[in-house]
Amino acid sequence: MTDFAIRYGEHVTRARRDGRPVVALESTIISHGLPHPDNLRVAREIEQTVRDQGAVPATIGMIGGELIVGLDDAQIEQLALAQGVAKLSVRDLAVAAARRADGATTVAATSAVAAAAGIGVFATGGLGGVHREANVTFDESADLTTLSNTPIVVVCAGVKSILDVGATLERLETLGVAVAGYRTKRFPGFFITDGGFDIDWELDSPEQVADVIRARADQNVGAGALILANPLPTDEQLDPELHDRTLAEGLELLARDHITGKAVTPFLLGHFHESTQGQSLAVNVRIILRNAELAAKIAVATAGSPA
Ligand code: PSU
Ligand code: MN
Repeated sequence: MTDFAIRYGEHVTRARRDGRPVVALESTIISHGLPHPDNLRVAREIEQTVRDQGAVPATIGMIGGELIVGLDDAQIEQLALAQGVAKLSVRDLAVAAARRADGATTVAATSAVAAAAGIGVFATGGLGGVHREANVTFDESADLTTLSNTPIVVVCAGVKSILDVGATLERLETLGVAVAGYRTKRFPGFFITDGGFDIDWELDSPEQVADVIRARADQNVGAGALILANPLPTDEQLDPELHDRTLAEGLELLARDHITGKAVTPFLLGHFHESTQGQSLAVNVRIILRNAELAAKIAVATAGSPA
């Protein structure tokens, strides 16, 4: 390695050269958000979903200190199967590179790297946000502050219901991050269709989202992201009663085992997947695939205009 600049996978280099639509994908979902062995299968399905819509997937992560936009299949497999892959937020990127680490990028790091690479659309499951009891722990995801100065569209199913959803929406407002529902004005709660809060804006088609991207570039005012909240249909959500029960248990375990910091999100997701006998996992996978499909449609509708 001669320097630490961003590397591009071959498929992404070709796509950039030919002006084809590209969708950024994160790797923390793969190494910390989903259990083995489903994580590898799902990572591949996400990429295929993007391709099926005529766009090119660019899964972002770090291999041996190289920050890569467009991991190849063997690299994705490495992040899915290796033990001890680091969870990288933006602040970790340079340190991890110097340490020649393998790392998975969070929503924050993936957004920042994607924007630096000129990619305007990113699909994930659910954003990080303000944790419950953040008034004591100060645990607020760097996803929020990073999105305040990163011009990208993040297609997600809202924020994980394990968070304080209301506080997260307040912080997004403060931080200048735009929020719109896809065909809804209710903010989704990840596993559940309705997270309990209204949002101001609704966008109804990939073309309308592409117009937002164009308007932002034309106006050249403000630098924040657009969060496009894409809820699951109600008949596909996790049963809300099962959800509430599992969440209450998970929060108790968290307190009992004194789990804090960046271990909180993977712990709670793992608890959901174990104690719902895979139901939450199936829902999580549906969320990601639906978001990847919508993000690809937006990238296709946007192709040719600046991010
Ligand atoms: N949403 C998911 N699964 C995940 C995450 C989000 O469905 O694994 C990851 C994302 O990478 C997000 C991170 O950026 O969790 C947030 O972690 P924290 O709360 O520690 O910032
Ligand atoms: Mn945190």
